[in-house]
Parts: sequence; structure tokens; C-alpha cells
Amino acid sequence: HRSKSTGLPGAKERTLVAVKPDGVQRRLVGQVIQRFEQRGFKLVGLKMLQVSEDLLSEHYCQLRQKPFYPNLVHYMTSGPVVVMVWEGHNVVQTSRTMVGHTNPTEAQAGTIRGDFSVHVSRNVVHASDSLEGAQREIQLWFQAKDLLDWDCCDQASTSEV
Ligand code: IDP
Repeated sequence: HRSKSTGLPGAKERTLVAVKPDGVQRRLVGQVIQRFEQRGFKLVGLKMLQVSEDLLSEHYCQLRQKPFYPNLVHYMTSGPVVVMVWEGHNVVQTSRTMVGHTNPTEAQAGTIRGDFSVHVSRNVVHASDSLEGAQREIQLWFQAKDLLDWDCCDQASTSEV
């Protein structure tokens, strides 16, 4: 009898991904989710909400002084967003690669921004840019009770079948 596996190292890493208002309005939520599922990440939190300016200014605290900040607030509050927490090995860095360059003009084809967007002020998705950023953003957007730890059906022991 082998002891229960704890998974690959770093398998519990988590990041925050959001489909921004343009992504929701363009019916891209499913395609964004599909890419993260298909890559092999685990969805542990999901909600749709209308973002407040207060939440946004916390989320984008490093950008408050930027000239484009007022437009960014207008964009991000222009409709609901779908915000998610994804879990898995190296998920923070891999999500950034999947999302692509901030400016869609620079984003490679095959990335979400490279496949679905043309302008930096309508770039469809957000993904945390570092481990520390991910922890900060997850706490900002989610209560701990709304993040679910779950196991895959193919991990059940024979005694449960
Ligand atoms: P990121 O979303 O790739 O992490 P950040 O530099 O953190 O990039 O910028 C946050 C968001 O602010 C971008 O995704 C984009 O929507 C918006 N943004 C960034 N730079 C510009 C700009 O030069 N003009 C307009 N919007 C911008």
C-alpha cells in the first residue's frame, strides 16, 4: 500500500485570472476557461461581478499614477467581469505566457490576447504577474471560504467505489 500522493512539487500554486468586460461582452468567457482547463489547471474559484472603483484601485494600486488610469477604470467598470482562481504547477508564469503580452500588437498568435484582441485598452484578460501579486490579488477578490479544494474522480480509492 502506497501512501497517498501529494502531487507534483508546486502543484498547489494559485493565480488570479479575470475575463475583463470586453471579453464577457464578446462571449469569450468559455474559450478562456477552456484554455486553462485544457492546459491542465484546476479551477478552484469562480465568480461574476460588477467591479467597484475601490476594488479596482486596490487591484491596480501600482498604476494609479499612470496617464491611462482613468480610462482603465472606465474600461474595467464598463460591465461585469468573470474572475477565477486557477491552481497547478507553475500556474502563475504559465498563465502569463498563455495570456500574452500586455499590448496585443506585441502578443504572439496562440496567446489569448494574440488571438482575440488588437488594442491594449481592450485586451480581454488579466492574469497575476508574480507569486506575491497572485497572493495579494486572490485575497483581494475572494474570501477563503469561496476557494474550493477538490479531488479528481480518477483519484478515488477502490474502497470508495
Ligand atoms: P498586464 O495586464 O499585462 O499585467 P499592466 O501593465 O499591469 O499589464 O497593465 C494593466 C492593464 O492596464 C493592461 O492589461 C491594460 O488593460 C491597461 N494598460 C496598460 N498599459 C496601457 C496603455 O498604455 N494604455 C491603455 N491601457 C493600458
